[in-house]
Amino acid sequence: MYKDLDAYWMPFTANRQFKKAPRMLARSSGMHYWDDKGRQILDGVAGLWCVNAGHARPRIVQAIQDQAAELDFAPSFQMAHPKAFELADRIVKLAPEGMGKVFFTNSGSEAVETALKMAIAYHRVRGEGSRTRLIGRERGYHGVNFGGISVGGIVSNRKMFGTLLAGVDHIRHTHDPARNAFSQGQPAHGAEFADDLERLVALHDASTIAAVIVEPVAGSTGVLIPPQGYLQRLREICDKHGILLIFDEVITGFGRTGMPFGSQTFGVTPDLTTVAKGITNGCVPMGAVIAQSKIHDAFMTGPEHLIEFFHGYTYSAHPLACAAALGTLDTYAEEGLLTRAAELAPYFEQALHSLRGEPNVIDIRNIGLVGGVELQPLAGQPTKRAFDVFLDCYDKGVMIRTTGDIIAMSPPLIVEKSHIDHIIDTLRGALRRVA
Ligand code: PXG
Ligand code: PLP
Repeated sequence: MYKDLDAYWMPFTANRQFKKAPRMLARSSGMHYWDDKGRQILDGVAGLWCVNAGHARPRIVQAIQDQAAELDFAPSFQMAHPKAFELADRIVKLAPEGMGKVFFTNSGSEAVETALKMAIAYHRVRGEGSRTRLIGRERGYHGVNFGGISVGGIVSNRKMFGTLLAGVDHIRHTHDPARNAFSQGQPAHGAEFADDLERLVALHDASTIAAVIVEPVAGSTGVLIPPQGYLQRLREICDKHGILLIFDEVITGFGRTGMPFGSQTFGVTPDLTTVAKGITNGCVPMGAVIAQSKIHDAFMTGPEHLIEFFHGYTYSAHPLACAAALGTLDTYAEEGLLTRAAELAPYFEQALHSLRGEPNVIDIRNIGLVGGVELQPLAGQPTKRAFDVFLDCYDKGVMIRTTGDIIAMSPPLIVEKSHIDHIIDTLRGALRRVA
């Protein structure tokens, strides 16, 4: 195993701490990782919320290998390859009615930038060029590029990076532990938080607002489930004012909440959807924007030889990513994985909420196969308690995720009840040991 850890500047990592005690993964299969010492680790977070079909799935591995030998790269500007069209078609068939067009990117962050640019340009091509303002939400995570951190609402991701994009505002977040702590599934209270958009419309005027972007379920910020009726209300207010609604489904896409997309679970259709992660089972980087056909069609004016949307990435619809995604969608379909979270949700919910009453647990939240356990922070040392729980679980052979003092779980959708028991039992032990 490679020993010199100096040169690699690690993303979103406490670099110095990591390099003193590295957690090095060497191999993966199904529900498990193995570390460099051959120790087996149960994957409680689908890698980083992306390996929805589990690791090293044969169809996906084969698809990538075959593609690398057949067509390694194809330029994506003014050229294409067949799998890009096949994949777009397959995605549209999974998506809500009317979402008929797919634009490929290489990550969730790029999907977000693409959707924000599409929204602003859409209004302009329709003659509403004054609609340039973008509205995000407090505690939102939309990747790490400048558009995404501007509409995002996580202070540590924003404060180091200057003035960000101009003309961005935020509606309030939906977290309300005083009324909703320990809710199972969607919390009962808080649909009215959507009305905060009316406040921003009153401040800025609707004629200046292009789009609102939210995660149906906020993942990175610590698993915030939308209150009952909240997303419906947001949709109504957007419609009333001609504002586009963007759902960032980088985490909720591809089965996490019990339907292919969160929009279907919650019964609210956005104008634009961003996806990534589960689109290729995490095997090759890829993201996408799924657009209502009306958005795309608005661009299809003017002379036919001219480019309609001046945007794209060298690696948009990369052949390896397309092949991996097709293998992934086949695997999801064959094994019914895009609705499996709905079947397992009641069991997962019960197991998760059995942690109520364990040391320092102040809230538990869940939907589909996503769970969050919020801890009382250690006095004067925010994030430390949850990170210590993470380290303890890892030491005992279970991988979870933490953000702030919140523990997040999102196991691969192939998870069995016995794995859920193992994850929850290990977490219970860790909560007791770390306390
Ligand atoms: N939007 C949402 C809603 C996300 O969750 C991104 C955009 C950015 O995607 P990329 O592919 O550029 O990373 C994400 C990514 C975590 C964690 O556990 C979450 C993400 C990524 C890494 C870690 O907090 N979400
Ligand atoms: N920087 C330079 C100098 C480039 O030439 C390009 C692409 O041609 C990019 C950045 C963007 O790279 P990508 O298309 O991979 O996002």
